[in-house]
Amino acid sequence: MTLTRRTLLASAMLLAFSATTFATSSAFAAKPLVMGFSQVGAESEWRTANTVSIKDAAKKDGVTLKFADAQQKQENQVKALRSFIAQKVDVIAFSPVVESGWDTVLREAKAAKIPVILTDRAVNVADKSLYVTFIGSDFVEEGRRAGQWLLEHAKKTPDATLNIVELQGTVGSAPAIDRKEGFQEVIGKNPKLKIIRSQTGDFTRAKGKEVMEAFLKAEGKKINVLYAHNDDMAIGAIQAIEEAGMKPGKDIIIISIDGVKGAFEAMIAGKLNVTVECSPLLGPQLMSIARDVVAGKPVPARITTVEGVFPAEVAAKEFPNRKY
Ligand code: GYE
Repeated sequence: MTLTRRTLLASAMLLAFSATTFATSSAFAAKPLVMGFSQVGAESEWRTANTVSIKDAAKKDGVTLKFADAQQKQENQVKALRSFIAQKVDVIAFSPVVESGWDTVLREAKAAKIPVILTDRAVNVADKSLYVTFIGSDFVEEGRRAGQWLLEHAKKTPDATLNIVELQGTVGSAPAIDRKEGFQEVIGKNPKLKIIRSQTGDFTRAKGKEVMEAFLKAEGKKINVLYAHNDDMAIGAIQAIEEAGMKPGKDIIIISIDGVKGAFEAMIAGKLNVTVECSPLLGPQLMSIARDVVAGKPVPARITTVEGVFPAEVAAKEFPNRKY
């Protein structure tokens, strides 16, 4: 008797369950896509805008986003990726803080049949099948554009040697490696352009200021140009230059990358000479590519963001159009 009742109850539950399943699937034709996203951190204005873009696009697109902030630490990102794998998300996207050291965890994702999309920064792995695509900027080209601006600027004083100090991004990160390389490639054409100091400022304002203070202490008025791998470090350095009694943008020419609003404000104030654009607004593209990937549609292996260069002369006019 008990057994029969139990069986009956079980079948009733099963029926109820399938009815619910059916109701759910007919009401929402597609089940929401679940994405695990591991973000680098919150180190810069760029990053904040990137996070907002991703969260907003997920919401708009009906994507369930599991978002993890790695606070600029690779070990936190590896942990986040492993937790996404354990949760069996539909797709993993991440912006890798540094380029190397991803083989093992990416192999784990592949074994679990979870596709991986890289956004913003690249990884250095031998097996390219460990991720489906990479959406982001061409950082080498950004470095070249920064160098090109300086080559042109140097034409105004053809006999002068220009001593450059460089604030690098996070050690081992794709943008730091590539922006250095692209810049060096172009300024190498003019032997009067010399990098006299180069150190990391970890992409933050605080570090940018601190390292610029050290550069000023060591080299003082010898410094003619600052090349910062992002706007935040340039903005931190501007403070250091002012505190040292010099005029940023005049006594020291300043070139940086990103094109965030803070950089436009600094250009309008005459304290920054040029910013090379790097767009953080990757969210909408990421969501649409993720849908294609999960649906098994072919996607390009590399999707490059389209960007420009903004010298101080156009800053006031461009400012109202800036979205980040
Ligand atoms: O330039 C910098 C941020 O990876 C492109 O990271 C990104 C860089 C960006 O912290 O501001």
